[in-house]
Amino acid sequence: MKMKLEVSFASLTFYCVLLSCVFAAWNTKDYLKREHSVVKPYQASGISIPFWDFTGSVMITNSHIRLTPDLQSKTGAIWNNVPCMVKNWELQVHFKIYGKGKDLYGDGMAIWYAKQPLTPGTVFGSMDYFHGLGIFLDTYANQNGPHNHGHPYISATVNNGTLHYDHDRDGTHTELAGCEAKFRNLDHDTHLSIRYERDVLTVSTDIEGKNAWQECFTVKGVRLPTGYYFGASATTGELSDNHDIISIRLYELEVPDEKEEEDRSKIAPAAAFFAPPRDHVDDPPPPMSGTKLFLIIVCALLGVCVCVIGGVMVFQRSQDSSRKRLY
Ligand SMILES: [Ca+2]
Repeated sequence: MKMKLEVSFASLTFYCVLLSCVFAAWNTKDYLKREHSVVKPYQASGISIPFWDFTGSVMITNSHIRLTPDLQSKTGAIWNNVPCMVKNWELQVHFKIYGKGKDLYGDGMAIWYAKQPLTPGTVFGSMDYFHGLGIFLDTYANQNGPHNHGHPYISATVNNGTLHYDHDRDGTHTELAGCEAKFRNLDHDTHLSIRYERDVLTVSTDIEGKNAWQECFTVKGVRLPTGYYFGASATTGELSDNHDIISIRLYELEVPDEKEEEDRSKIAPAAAFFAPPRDHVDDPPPPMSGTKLFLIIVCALLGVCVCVIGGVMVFQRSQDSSRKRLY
């Protein structure tokens, strides 16, 4: 009797789990929006990707969309060409950033929800003074010296066209929030989630190969208009990396009881909270390199030689002229 009870309890548990799984599947009201997504296989029609434009050094293969190769001075971007009319959404980006550099690499990648697509510029390959949201995956620490976060670093900026992204300060004066994230040169898959739901922006990562989201930061009071475009861009300078996009998926979030009927098409991007900027501390002057020291010594010796030779010549001439006067 006891055994039978145990069996029935076990089967009950099993059915409960099964039922919850079914309900979980049924309850998924988040819809993948094909027109804002890009997944493998990419080249559905010839060399173009439906709904997406690309510019710069972009290379499309069967396995990834490479924004930049691991070479100096490259810039590439892909932009969705369908404006997003969804109010509440989650963008999931499967990406890979890697390269030969062990200690020096850069510069990073940006994920965009912005007004002006396909406009090259100085912010990870896209325009400065942008309108919208930029999520920056910054791999190179421009702001060296003592500072309170390391790299790689993920941060968010909401811009109404008036803010300048200051690379020398890694954008610290304009960031809403950020977190350190070691997403570079990993053997397993790396994912980023940008969730925008009821004016709350949440950025999460799945970079530890655990197949689970880990929150990077959450910011309330973020207002973004509809009708902007999703994009991704990356750039290299003196330092480089491969910046690859494997997939971008946009899900429309079903938000129950949304009474708000505000027309979101005309609002300006705005954020209620900004992170306090880090104080900039100038780097100590770098120690003199061996080559530089050697060149300075050589120059000094040459200078001394020139002076000595010049002095000797002047002395001889004065001797000669004094002799002439004697005759
Ligand atoms: Ca940087």
